[in-house]
Amino acid sequence: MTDSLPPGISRLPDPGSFAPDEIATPEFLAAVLADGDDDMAAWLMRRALEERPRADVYDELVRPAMALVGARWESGQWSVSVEHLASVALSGALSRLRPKDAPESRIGPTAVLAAPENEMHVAGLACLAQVLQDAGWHTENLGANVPTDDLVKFVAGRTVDLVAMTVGTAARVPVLQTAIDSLRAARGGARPLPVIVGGHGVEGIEESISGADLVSTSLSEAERFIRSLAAAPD
Ligand code: B12
Repeated sequence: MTDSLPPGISRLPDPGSFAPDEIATPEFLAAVLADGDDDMAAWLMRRALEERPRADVYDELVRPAMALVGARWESGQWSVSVEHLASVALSGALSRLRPKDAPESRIGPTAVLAAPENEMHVAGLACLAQVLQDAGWHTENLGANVPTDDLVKFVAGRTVDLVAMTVGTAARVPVLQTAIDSLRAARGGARPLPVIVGGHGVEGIEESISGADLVSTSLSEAERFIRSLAAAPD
């Protein structure tokens, strides 16, 4: 197996309790990210991507790995700096795993991705962008802290087929709701614009959010929704 190790790595760290055939576990990925090792993290994630769909890998491996980082940060086991290091390493690893540019993504439907005002959690958007790209979508990821009025203007000024938003904390749900309502109001009587929202902040309070076509913490669900749009007649 050593010939499939990433460049510069001659042996894997002791996998401890990990089953030999399941190296890419949330626990191991969390440790690698907390070391700031984006090379190794990308390698682990790529291994998982060889076995499972991208949405599944991000839902079942990456999200729980970062939840472990969060739990250790919250408990004081890992410092804020380590948590930041893990976030930056995740972003580096994800950028290496971007789907290859397919020609159809240049002409495919366009999705605008954004985190609403004051929302800084954006890893979920990077993951969702890749799931959309795999499905042939062109993505415009506006990232963190997008003011509502600006988002509405941005979307109104171009051809957009889907808006996706994320929140990391429940505290940001009211501003998320305002963004959904504003996008809907700006559209008026025109063909409704699909809006999907998710992220850690919606967990357990999905029912309280109105006006979105999907409220979920699952990229597998997002992928099903996206594919249903492609199948729906105009
Ligand atoms: C990294 C991190 C940060 C980083 C974010 C950096 C960045 N560039 O993204 C920074 C340091 C900025 C940060 C700040 C804060 N954070 Co923080 N953060 C985290 C942490 C550890 C990991 C988040 C992450 O990257 N996850 C990985 C991604 C892939 O997971 P995800 O976002 O959940 O996305 C998945 C799904 O939700 C879904 N998804 C995501 N978006 C969407 C969208 C759609 C449409 C769909 C369908 C699905 C979907 O797909 C992804 C794959 O499954 C979490 C811990 C945790 N349990 O999540 C805490 C956490 C979210 N943060 C928390 C808190 C409290 C904060 C702060 C308030 C801390 C503070 N006192 O300053 C601030 C708030 C900042 C702000 N204004 O937004 C709490 C939230 C608690 C709560 N219940 O509300 C958590 C849970 C940590 C904890 N255990 O206390 N944080």
